[in-house]
Amino acid sequence: MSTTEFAVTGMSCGHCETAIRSEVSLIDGVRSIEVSAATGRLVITAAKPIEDADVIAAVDEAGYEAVRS
Ligand SMILES: [Cu+2]
Repeated sequence: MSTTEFAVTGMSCGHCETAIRSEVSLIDGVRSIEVSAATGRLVITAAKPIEDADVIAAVDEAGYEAVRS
């Protein structure tokens, strides 16, 4: 398992979390997603290493900005 953590800007509520969760869940290999509007953290656990760029693109697709942290 591989865990990567991102800081996400722009989230304000549970709908934001849901939007990010649904986009990030489409990345191949992703097993679990923790995302919090309160802390701005996104923690992804995957069965194999995933590309930061894929996560950043997924979060962008949801309408937010992620930076690896
Ligand atoms: Cu929201």
